[in-house]
Order: sequence, then structure tokens, then C-alpha cells
Amino acid sequence: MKPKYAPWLILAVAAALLSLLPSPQTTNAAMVPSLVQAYPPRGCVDLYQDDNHGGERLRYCRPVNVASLSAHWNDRISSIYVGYGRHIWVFTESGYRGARRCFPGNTYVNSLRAFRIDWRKTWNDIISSFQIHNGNNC
Ligand SMILES: [Ca+2]
Repeated sequence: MKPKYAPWLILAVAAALLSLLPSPQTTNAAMVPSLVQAYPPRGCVDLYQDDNHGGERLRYCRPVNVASLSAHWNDRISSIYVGYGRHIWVFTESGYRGARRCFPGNTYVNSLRAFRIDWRKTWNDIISSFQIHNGNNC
């Protein structure tokens, strides 16, 4: 029985499809602008000064309690990434006081402006302390 497609055609299509897949192992890091660096390492939490994961970044890859952010970071965080296997509690005041909110693991928050504290305040530029815990769930 004659195959419907020639083997060389099947191989060519397979090779073309494979070439479309991302291959991070072979990517030359120098060729990748930092802006498109997508997901941080598994188990890490990134805090950014600007929306859309822009500006300066703080990265934690293990559970940590930060009772008081430095002046450089206090009331500055605008977007966050919570890697798989962690969750984060954020607080509006130092010492884990004030309003609180938890973001579960595997969460991208492009802008904390989208998360309201009350009718006039959002979570943008207001975080003063936080706790990173193990596990995805809050
Ligand atoms: Ca900010």
C-alpha cells in the first residue's frame, strides 16, 4: 500500500514544526534583550518598581520575611511575579501591619493598580513589608 505522503515530506514538515519550538538551552543570552526575559526561575518571587515587570527588580528564591523594606523600595512596588511553589503576603505597613493581601504561586501581576484595597486605594506603590512562604496556596 502506497503511503498517502512521502516520508521526506513528513520529515520536512516535522523539522519545520520543531524549528518553531523555543529552544532556551541554545539561546544566546546576549542576543535576548532583558525586557523579554519572561518567567523567572521556578520557586522565585520577583518584585518590580514599575508596571509590567519593568524597572528595578528584587528577587527572592526562598521563604523570607521582610518586615521593613528599604527606603528605595518602600511604597514603590508596582508589579510582581510569584513563581511556582511559593506564595506571598504583602502588607501596606511595615511589621506586617495594615491591609494585607496574598498572591498565590504561579501568578503574574502586571500591575498592582488592578488590585484594590478600598474605594480609593490600590496595591500600587504601597507595599511596606511582605512574607514569602512555601506552597502555591495562600
Ligand atoms: Ca512603582
